[in-house]
Amino acid sequence: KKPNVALVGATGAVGREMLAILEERDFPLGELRLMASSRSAGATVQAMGRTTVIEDLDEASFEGVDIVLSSAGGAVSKAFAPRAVEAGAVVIDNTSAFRMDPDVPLVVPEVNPQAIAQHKGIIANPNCSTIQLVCVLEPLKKAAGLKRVVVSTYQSASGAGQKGVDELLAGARAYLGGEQESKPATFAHPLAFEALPQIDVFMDDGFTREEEKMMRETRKIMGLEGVEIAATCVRVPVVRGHGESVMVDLERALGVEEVRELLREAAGVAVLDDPAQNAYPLARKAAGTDPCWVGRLRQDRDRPNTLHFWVVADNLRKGAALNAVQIAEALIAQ
Ligand code: A2P
Ligand code: 11C
Repeated sequence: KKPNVALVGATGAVGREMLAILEERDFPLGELRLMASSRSAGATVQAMGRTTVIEDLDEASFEGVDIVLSSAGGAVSKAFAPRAVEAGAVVIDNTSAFRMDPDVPLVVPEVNPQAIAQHKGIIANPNCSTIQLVCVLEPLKKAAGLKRVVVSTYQSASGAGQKGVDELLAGARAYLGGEQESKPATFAHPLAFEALPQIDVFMDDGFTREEEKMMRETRKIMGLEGVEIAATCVRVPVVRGHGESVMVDLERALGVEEVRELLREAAGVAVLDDPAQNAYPLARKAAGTDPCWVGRLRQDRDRPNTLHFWVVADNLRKGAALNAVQIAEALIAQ
């Protein structure tokens, strides 16, 4: 029997992408349920060859639902997920609500698909910036072992949802028109024509929560207890697609051509690295595509065991909706 699927947060930036990806991948779908806030309830959506009315999550029952794909914020997930699990559904949750719970697998199918089988009703989808990092680190770890990872991100406005994109575009229009920019609501400062070295709130030691998520989630997914990891997360005025500058200390040296070759073979990774043609991953090119794009591969001039590279992925697809749908597909296959 084809699974009945509910999308929670169906009207959001990630929710809409989930629907598009289910359609694109010809996902074996039984019943489709779309849920959002009372603001959207009653509206109709055309997708997967059917017309579906959006339900108010607060009033929705999960009876008969097999898989929930959820992306409506951590507080919403915390409130409804136990109810959905009780009704017999498996919740694939794209928020940070349950990621670090030891009973909840945190999964990137190219990296740790074996964790899926351990679920007790909830499977967590990692943070977007974590997913594209681990997809590239995993093949390097397998080939040469990891000692230390230092990552700096260049994250797009859509990481903060549709409201982040709207705020960036409105700010850019105001700036170009010489008008007074309205006070930012989603970001701490106006994002147009700016790079903001803050994503989410600050922790006591000066790291932000986004940086903490990247460090903790990467360890959990890859089982990197002994590996040192440090992240700096920066919001940039890009609409869609996160970039990451990564430095990795390996246990043993790998040549650049060898790394290109092994990344070309890696699942979910694509190499675009041709300096002579000015060819390297770009957010606007990566937007709408599935892989984690890697380029600018260099061996450190002073440390032969150290590599530098640049990774870009569509944060709404591989960073969120696609990874969640891949987890659902793997769950069905298991
Ligand atoms: P709605 O459109 O009805 O507000 P984004 O990440 O793009 O901001 O999208 C957030 C998603 O989460 C939207 O689908 C939004 O629905 C949904 N959402 C926000 N708050 C709630 C809530 N309290 N209950 C259910 N869905 C919610
Ligand atoms: C951003 N990475 O770019 C965040 C969005 O924990 O799922 C995703 C937050 C999360 O703002």
